[in-house]
Amino acid sequence: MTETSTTPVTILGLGAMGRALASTFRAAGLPTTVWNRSPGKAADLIAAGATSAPTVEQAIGPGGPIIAVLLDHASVHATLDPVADQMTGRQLINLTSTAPAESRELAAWAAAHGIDYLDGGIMAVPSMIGAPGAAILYSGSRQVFETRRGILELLAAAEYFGDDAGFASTYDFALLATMYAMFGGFLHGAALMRSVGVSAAEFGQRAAAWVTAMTQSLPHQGRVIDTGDYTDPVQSIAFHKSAIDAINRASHDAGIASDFVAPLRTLLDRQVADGHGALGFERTFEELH
Ligand code: FVH
Repeated sequence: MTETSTTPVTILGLGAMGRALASTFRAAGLPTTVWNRSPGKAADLIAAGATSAPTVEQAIGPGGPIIAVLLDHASVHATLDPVADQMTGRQLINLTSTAPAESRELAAWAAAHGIDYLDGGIMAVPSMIGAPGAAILYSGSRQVFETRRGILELLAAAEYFGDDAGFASTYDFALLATMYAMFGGFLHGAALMRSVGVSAAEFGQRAAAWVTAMTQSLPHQGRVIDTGDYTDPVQSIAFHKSAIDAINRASHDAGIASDFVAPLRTLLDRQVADGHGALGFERTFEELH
C-alpha cells in the first residue's frame, strides 16, 4: 500500500508538538482530524482545514494512521484504552516520549488488540517540524513505517531502526542525555562568567563555538570506547581530574554551586583512586555499568 496526499491522518494531542505536526500535515493538504483532552486548542488548525473531533472515538473514525503525541505513557493509555477495540486493524504511531520499556509495553498492548504499532522519538522542537534539521527515529512495525514513510517525511527526516519498539526511544534518551549534560555545563559556565560581569547571552555565543569544536571528538571517543583499549589517551584521567578540581575551586571561589560538575568529579576521583589515572578519559564509560 502506498499513500497519497489524500491519506487521512488523526492526531491525538494538541500540545505544542501535536499542533506542529497537525499544521504541517494540513500545509501538505492531508485530511487531518485532531483531538485534544481539553477543548479550545484547535481553532487555528480548523481555520487551516483540519477537522476537530469532540471524542477520541470520532477522531479515529476517518481511518488512516493514528498519531499519538501526548504527555507521557500514562496519558497514551488514558486516551487509547477506552477505544482499543475500535482500533483493531489500524496503524498507531506513538510519538509521545515514552521510556523504552514503556514503548515495548505499548507495542505488546497494541499487538493484543490487533493494532500495528510504530514508536517514534522526535529529535526536534516544534518550530523545527517540517524544516531541515528535524529528525524522527522510528522502531516497531516495519509495515507501518514503510507504508507511511511518505507522510512521516513531511514532518522530519525519518529513519527506521528495526522491530524492537523500544529501540527508537533508547536512542532518543541517549541523545537527550548528551544534550542535557551539555546544557547543564552551559548553565555552570554562565554562572561562572556572570561572576566576572559577562552576560549569559555573550557567553552563549562563545560557548556555542567551543561546544561545536569539541563535539568533533565524539566519533573518536566512541571508537575508543568500542575497542575498550584506553591505554593510548589523548588526555589522561589524571589530566582531566586536575582540570575538574580547578573548575571546582574556581566555582567555590565565585560562590557557585558545583552540582553540575560534581558527578564527573566523583567518577574521575574514583578512577584515580583505583589506579586508572594514566588511562584515557573515555575509560569513565566503564564506571557506568
Ligand atoms: N515540545 C518539545 O520540544 C518536545 C520535543 C521532543 C518530543 N517531545 C515529546 O512530545 C510529546 C508531546 O509534547 P508537547 O510539547 O506537545 O507537550 P505539551 O505541550 O505539554 O502537551 C501535552 C499534551 O498531552 C495531553 N495530555 C496530558 N495528559 C493527558 C491525559 N492524561 N490524557 C489525555 N491527554 C493528556 C495534553 O492535553 P491538555 O493538557 O491540553 O488537555 C496535551 O495535548 C511529549 O511526550 C514530549 O516529551 C516534545
